[in-house]
Amino acid sequence: MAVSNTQVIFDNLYGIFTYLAIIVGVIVFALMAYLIIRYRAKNSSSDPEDTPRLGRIPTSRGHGRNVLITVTLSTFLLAILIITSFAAVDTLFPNNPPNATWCYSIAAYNQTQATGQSCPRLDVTGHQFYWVFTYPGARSYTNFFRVPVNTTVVLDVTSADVFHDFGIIQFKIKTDAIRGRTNTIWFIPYKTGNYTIQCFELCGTGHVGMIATLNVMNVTAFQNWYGSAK
Ligand SMILES: [Cu+2]
Repeated sequence: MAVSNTQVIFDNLYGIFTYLAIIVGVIVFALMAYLIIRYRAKNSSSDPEDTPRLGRIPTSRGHGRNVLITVTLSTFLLAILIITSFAAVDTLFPNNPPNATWCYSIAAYNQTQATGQSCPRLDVTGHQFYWVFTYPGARSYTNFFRVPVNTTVVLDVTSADVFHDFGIIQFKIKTDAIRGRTNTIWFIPYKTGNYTIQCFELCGTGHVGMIATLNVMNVTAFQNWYGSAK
């Protein structure tokens, strides 16, 4: 079962690439096998008329139709891959991220789904060599953060020093963490549990240890934690 909406988006895209590759692969290899057998050299076989010969200008081979079919099919396949890729990127990294909903029912925010208000975004800052997660009101945690399940979470990712790259492995999302710049990503977690966050940009000697945890909790547990933890 999928653990987040972003995993579904990525897996669907990956599936399209894989299935198209399998279809093309089967056709190509089947055709190759057929042609190898059909046109294998026999004692009786002779070169076709249009075989190129040294010292003679090659005659037109008249295979224009094959070229047309090949180019058309390739264009068609490429168009599918390009369009589906851009559609996925557009969803994962939109200019206007969706309304965050993680804070609904938390008294401090007094926001409701009905009015469609957006919850505050969470800040993620990469440091050599740890991650800091900041909730509204400057409440921050090092190397872990928590969100409620089945809600929309929007993250503003940046860096305090060198280039890092923030990625939640199981959610199949990542984005660069760059000082002076903010990259926004969002996700909806579908399952409670712990998920591994890692830095994906070699950022120094401690890079390998730059690991954090996202704890997805059920809504009540999250509200209790958020309400009590200060
Ligand atoms: Cu790093």
